[in-house]
Amino acid sequence: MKNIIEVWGFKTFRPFRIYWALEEFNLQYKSYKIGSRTGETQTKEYLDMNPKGKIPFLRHNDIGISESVAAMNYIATNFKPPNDFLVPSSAKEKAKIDEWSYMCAMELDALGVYILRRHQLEEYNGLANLYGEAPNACKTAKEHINRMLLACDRDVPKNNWLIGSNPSCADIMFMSCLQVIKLYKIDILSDKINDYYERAVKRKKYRNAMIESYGQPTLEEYILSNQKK
Ligand SMILES: N[C@@H](CCC(=O)N[C@@H](CS)C(=O)NCC(=O)O)C(=O)O
Repeated sequence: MKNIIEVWGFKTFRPFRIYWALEEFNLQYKSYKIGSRTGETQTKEYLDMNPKGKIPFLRHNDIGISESVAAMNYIATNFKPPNDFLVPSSAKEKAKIDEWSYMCAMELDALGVYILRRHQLEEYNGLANLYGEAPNACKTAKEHINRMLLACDRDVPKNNWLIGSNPSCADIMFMSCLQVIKLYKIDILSDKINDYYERAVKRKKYRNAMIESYGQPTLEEYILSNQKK
């Protein structure tokens, strides 16, 4: 199975980052729709590949990558970029994309939604049953998300993608986080960011990646489809 790109994981915002990058680069891939905490990430076969026992995981030839941002960047730096996706060509551009990516991974993901995921009650899509209820940590995580989003407001363009007229990995990261922030029903208090989100969800390749990750072209349709079940 040489040359084939394989991705493990679905139904969350982190595998989505990899699927969106693969869609932008028009690459063929094989996806394994396994979920976290279903037991599927704890089999010997999976743990041999990814000892973290988490999703997502990407494999291509002799490399296996167990971090979503690293896997997204691997795609962006190892394959021929299409004309309508921005791959940085200067140190400045790269630094700006990195700045967005690290902000998303640290401030919005790790210090924001992941705190909510671990410490909210199950009825709010949390895992307090496993990691302990921590209302104050959840309250401050929500405040932190909003503080960071308001700080981003200045740099979110009125009409463009984050770094110009084409999307880049900065948009993949930011959109993946906005998506899960919405899933946790946190009001985004910036009109500019809400407008940006509405523009971005229209992109065909975003929608393809959503279908691959969530079975629906938008988060809103995914939420509706779950309510009907
Ligand atoms: N920093 C990692 C986080 C991966 C992660 O936490 N994945 C979640 C699902 S999106 C998971 O597998 N959780 C199961 C666990 O923590 O055991 C990444 O961005 O890839």
